[in-house]
Parts: sequence; C-alpha cells; structure tokens
Amino acid sequence: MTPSAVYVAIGGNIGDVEENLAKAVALIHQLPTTRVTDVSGLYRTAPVGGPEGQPDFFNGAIALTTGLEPDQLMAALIGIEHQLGRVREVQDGPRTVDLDIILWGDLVVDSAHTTIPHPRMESREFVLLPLSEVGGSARHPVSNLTVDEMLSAIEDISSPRPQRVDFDPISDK
Ligand code: PH2
Ligand code: MG
Ligand code: MG
Repeated sequence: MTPSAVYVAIGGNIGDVEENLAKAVALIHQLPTTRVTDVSGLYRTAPVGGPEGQPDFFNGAIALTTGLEPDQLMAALIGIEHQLGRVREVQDGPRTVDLDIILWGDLVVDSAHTTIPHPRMESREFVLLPLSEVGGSARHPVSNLTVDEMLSAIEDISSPRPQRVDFDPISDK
C-alpha cells in the first residue's frame, strides 16, 4: 500500500528561525520509517493573534511519508520542538519552532493529543500559501476542497504577498 502524503506546517519567530527550521526538517527526516519528500520556501508573515508587537514569523510546509501512527508522529514533533528550545508560552505568542500536522491523506483524527486536519488551516494564509507549493492539490477530507481552492477562498489575503526565501534543508530528498 502506498503510504498517505502527510503535510506538516513549520514556523517560528524567535532566534535564528531559518536555522532552527532547517534542523527541525533534518530531524523529521531522521525519524523512524519517515522521509521528507518535499519542502516549500519560507514566507515572512505578519503574526496572527498573540501579544501585540511580536516579531514576524517565517512559515513553510513539508510533505512526508511515514510508517508512524498520527499520535506517534505528533509526539515526535513535540519532542523536536522541545529539543530546539521551545518552552512553555502564551497562546499564539512567540515560539522558536512550531510543527503542526495539517493533512494526512483522507484521515480524520480527533484524539486527546491530535486533531487532523488542523482545525484552523482553512482560514490561515500563513499555512496555505507555503502548503500550496508542496500540496496544492491535496484535498481536505471533510470539505473536499483542495489547498489551492482554500487559498483562493481566503478573503483578506495579504497584499503584497509575503516575501519568500528559498529553503532547501535536505539534499537527498
Ligand atoms: N502561529 C500561531 C499564531 N500566529 N502567525 C503567523 N504569521 N505564523 C504562525 O505560524 C502563527 C501565527 C500559532 O501557532
Ligand atoms: Mg501552530
Ligand atoms: Mg503547534
């Protein structure tokens, strides 16, 4: 059986974000039975929510395949966030590295620790814009909309579009 494509949003806004995100992607690529198959560029995005005056974020998205279960991948991502210095924080506030599972094939999961698809993905340009690079035709299993359709449906899209920087943390993908 071909494993499902899993999409993970990556972001952060404290410290050397590009370096931390590169380390995060390399660590994800080293998880058991897991391969990162595609990596988007990084977009500099204005913070949504959280405390007044927090720094801009850098946001990206990756595609991966894995033999892990959703709860296992979730736990591994939280472990990587901690390894890279993420500490207890205010809701939507500054963070070194945030790794969120967005879509996992047709799977719908709502367990104590894991919610897939990500409940706020459809309204977040900072998730959909990088995700469209690596999974523009991936479908939301409930609404059946593709990522590109969800991105077009966002009403208050930023203008000009967030600035993009190339990001290529894995040479053997
Ligand atoms: N993450 C949040 C809250 N707000 N804003 C931007 N631009 N990018 C994020 O990744 C982000 C946010 C909570 O995880
Ligand atoms: Mg998040
Ligand atoms: Mg998170």
